[in-house]
Amino acid sequence: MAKAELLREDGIGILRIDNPPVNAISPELVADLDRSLTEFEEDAGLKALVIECAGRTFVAGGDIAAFEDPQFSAAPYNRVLARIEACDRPVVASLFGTVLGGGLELAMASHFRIAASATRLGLPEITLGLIPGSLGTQRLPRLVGLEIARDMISKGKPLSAFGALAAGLVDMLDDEPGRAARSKAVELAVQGMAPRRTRALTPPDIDNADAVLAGARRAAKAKPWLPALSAVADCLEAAARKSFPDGEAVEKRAFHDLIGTTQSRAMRHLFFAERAAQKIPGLDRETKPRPVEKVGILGVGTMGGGIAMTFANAGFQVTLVETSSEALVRGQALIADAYKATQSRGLMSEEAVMARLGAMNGSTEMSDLADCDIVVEAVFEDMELKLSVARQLGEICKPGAIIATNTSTLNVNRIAAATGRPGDVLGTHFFSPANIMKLLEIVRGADTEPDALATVMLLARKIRKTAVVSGVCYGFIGNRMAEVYMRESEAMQVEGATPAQIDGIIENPKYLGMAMGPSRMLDMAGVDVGARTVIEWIKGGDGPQDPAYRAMCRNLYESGQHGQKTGHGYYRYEGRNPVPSEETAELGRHLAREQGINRRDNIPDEEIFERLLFAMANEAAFILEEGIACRPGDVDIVWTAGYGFPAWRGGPVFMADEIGLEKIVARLDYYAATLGNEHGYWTVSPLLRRLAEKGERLSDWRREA
Ligand code: T1G
Ligand code: NAD
Repeated sequence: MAKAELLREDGIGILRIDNPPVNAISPELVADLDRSLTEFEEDAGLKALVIECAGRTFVAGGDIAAFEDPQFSAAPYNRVLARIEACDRPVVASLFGTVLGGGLELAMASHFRIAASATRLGLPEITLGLIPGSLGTQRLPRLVGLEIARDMISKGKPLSAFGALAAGLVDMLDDEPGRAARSKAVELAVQGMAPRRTRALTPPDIDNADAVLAGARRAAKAKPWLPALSAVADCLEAAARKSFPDGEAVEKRAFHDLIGTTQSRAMRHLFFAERAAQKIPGLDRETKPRPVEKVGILGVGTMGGGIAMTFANAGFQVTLVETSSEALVRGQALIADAYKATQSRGLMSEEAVMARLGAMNGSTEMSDLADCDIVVEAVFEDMELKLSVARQLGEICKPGAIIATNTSTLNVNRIAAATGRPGDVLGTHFFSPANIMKLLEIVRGADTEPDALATVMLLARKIRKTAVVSGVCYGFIGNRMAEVYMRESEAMQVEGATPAQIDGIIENPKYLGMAMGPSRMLDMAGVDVGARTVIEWIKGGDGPQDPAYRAMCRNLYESGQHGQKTGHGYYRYEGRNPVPSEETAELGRHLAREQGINRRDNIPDEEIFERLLFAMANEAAFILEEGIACRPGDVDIVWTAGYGFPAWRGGPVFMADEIGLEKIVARLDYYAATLGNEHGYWTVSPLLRRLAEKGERLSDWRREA
């Protein structure tokens, strides 16, 4: 079936695009557009042209999958756009849905743009490590000005239809854009005015070019690891200073150079990985979800409060239950303060804050959770406590209600069994702060019913979370890998490295570029929370038997150094500013003496980097082999959406492949030989070794059906 065709209606041409699911610009569509346009050009009887799309959205961009082809070129599509712009009869674009990337570039090549009021318009290529490649960097500034264009292209955020109208990006709003476009096309044809070609325009704020371009250069300088940002500055410079064809050449070269970069390949990998994560093996996509209107939160502490806000923000009624009215009031105050902070930053109106607080009611009676459709339990990370409240919830919750636990590490199957209705139970592992962090790790229990899982997958979309399904094991996908990451960070602190040295390497874009290194991360989340999970794990009997295992955080916890919340953790805090702690350094020296470890004055930066990342990659391979994660990309989504792993690195699995599995396996073997492997910390996953031997990538590994 043709992906585009020319229809004829009342003397005007209708160029109708139909390429589900989002009318992405694929090479086949470009060929059909080219043919249909020729048909229009050769039919002088048609007075004008309307460009419109079938389906749920106008063109949402170039087909990102097509960029993987080394022969990919935007030139054929750009020629089609040039012919549309050059057309001597009016061309009107009928816009709705998400008009993004190549879709907006098609609209800007048209002479007149009409959008439905719910349309969103943007050039999100930067989120793929790219720049617009179909003259978006040249046409957009000519319509909206250099400043708005700079912000739209360098941030990738779409404009609303009203914002686009105000900016001059669209000419008219109408909720029947197809009908309006047809009558506007006739009107323009009758008027016989020369088409308004975007390339002929001058950016309306050209006098302010120096300031705008300086801003673009500063942004590029601040993030040297994102080459797309300096390409944005180059293209805007060309749009301000050069002719359209010369600007076109600048964009063409920059786009071509970016498409092969590791950064762009990594971010494109994540685009598809995020969508693939929604497809759960063994879960029929037609599984009917259970109805959810009322949500219950048990335990309104750090996590319970954020989770309650997440559901209230999505329009759900929320019942909060705590042990005592003091604890309830404390939890509700946490929530109100968080909303006030959001309001004071102008990100939410007072009405909206009041509406969300109004959607929450508090209680100290678990029985008030009886009519909830889902209850999320976020009480202390203590198995006995979790089992006790699980038993109660199993009795209290109505038939068909879902019981979700926010445990970070504990055995979800044991908690499920304690409810007496394991089919209704799963883990919903939110990340702190729960109302901000995108990731939701959904832990599928051995007996979790498919419709319970389908319900929570759908809920995740409604509360705007990126969901990844994990099997049951200690720490699931994310925290299990974080465990080896923290283990090595702490081991090196005993061997002589400082928290600042280790965090510095991990935060350094030259090595990795994490938002926060391991010690700063746990100081923020709470050393007590981290230590309690390790202690609970060892207590449970299936944890590490190594007496030295994460002795740093267990000792910090016992000495009250709980991190930022107590002003002292791995670092001492002056306000929110971490400074080196002599107590922590002395603890490292003391543990080295106790464990008979020879401290090294200077642990090489490369070793610090390798011991953290390579241990994680190895653990990821074990996680995949055991079927805890459905596919390699899921691991990358967990770390980029939940732990601040930089998207331009693609995630720990993608990055490991870029480094090369052969090197990683060789270094793991080296550390086993030099550091000792008594506890199996450096035992290489059979999957990783097999792939390294075959020269294959872990990202491409798929579990046999
Ligand atoms: N290319 C290929 N496939 C795409 C796609 C695209 N641009 N956009 C979506 N899909 C697939 C997606 O993989 C999924 O497939 C299905 O469509 C539904 O998507 C030349 C260079 C449009 C807001 O970056 O932001 O233009 O999983 O689940 O939540 O200058 O998709 O069902 O098999 O995300 O409703 C610029 C990317 C490209 C927009 C819809 N455009 N897409 O969200 O559905 S670069 C983008 C989105 C470019 C030019 C340059 C979202 C959406 P499957 P979905 P959704
Ligand atoms: P927290 O100490 O801040 O809050 C726990 C709350 O549970 C307290 O307010 C306490 O009063 C309440 N509570 C205890 N027993 C209760 C009971 N029987 N009934 C009702 N309320 C009860 O802890 P938190 O950091 O919010 O952690 C909660 C859960 O979330 C834990 O399982 C933890 O592992 C998990 N988690 C924590 C983080 C994090 O970064 N803090 C991240 C993800 C998951």
